Amino acid sequence: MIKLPEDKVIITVAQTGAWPLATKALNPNLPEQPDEIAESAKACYQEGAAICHIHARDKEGKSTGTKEVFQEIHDKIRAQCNIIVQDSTGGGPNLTLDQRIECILAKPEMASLNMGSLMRVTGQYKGIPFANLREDIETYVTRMKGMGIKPEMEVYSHAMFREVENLIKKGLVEKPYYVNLVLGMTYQGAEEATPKSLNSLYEFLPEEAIFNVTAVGAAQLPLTTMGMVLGGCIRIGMEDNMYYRKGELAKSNAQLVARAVRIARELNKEPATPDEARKILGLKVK
Ligand code: KMH
Ligand code: ZN
Repeated sequence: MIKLPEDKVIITVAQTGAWPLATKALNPNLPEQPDEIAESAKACYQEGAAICHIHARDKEGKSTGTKEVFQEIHDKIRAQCNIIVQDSTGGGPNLTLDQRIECILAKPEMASLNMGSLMRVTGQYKGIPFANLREDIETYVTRMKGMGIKPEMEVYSHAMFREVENLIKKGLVEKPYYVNLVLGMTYQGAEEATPKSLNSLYEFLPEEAIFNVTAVGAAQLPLTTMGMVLGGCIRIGMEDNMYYRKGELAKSNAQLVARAVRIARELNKEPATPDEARKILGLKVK
């Protein structure tokens, strides 16, 4: 695996997340509509985020994959700052596979690529799979490749490395590979957010992969700190964690970015600017 330069960390902010897991009812400060997402992205960029992971919502607040809404979000973000735009193709449980991939027509620089299927084990979608079969993954990545969009490969468990290997073997992803280790999606029956799980997933990373650490819930703070120590990128934000600390809701995504940057600086690391991140990840520098 490739470590980041010792004095750098690439910070992604995942601001919104999927309905019904992340809602204003759970935290009224959650940005959902394009203006809110863009304004919040600018504040996160100013605090040190280099990448913005985007989920879009319709006017009622439910997940949508429509090109128009993603385009509006991209345009509004790009009018205000240089942050890298990364769309979610995980979408939300109310979306079909075709609806989830539609967002890439709005031409993000990056997009998430979920590396296997999970079963929703609690909540209103209990028993409905989050389906990402090998053929679906290959279709998604082929479309991304054709448009010059860099995939962030979402790995939620050890088994998903088989899909990473499959894409590498078939030449469907380009170096440096970018793998997001996602811990704590226990709602979907995935790997727990513990240091042991992170260490173990880390051991399975392919050569020539840059890695990112995402941890859901209270584990976001300790495991992203561990991710920095291990030489990885980190993702923070309300998609994965609504709280600043126990019993205290986050006031904004920027508040979570600011804390991550303070911790990075204590570890002698500076947040990579979007252009520095583009160079490291092999994206076109603007
Ligand atoms: N909800 C995250 C834990 C995606 O959007 O495609 C995983 C995620 C995947 O962000
Ligand atoms: Zn997401």
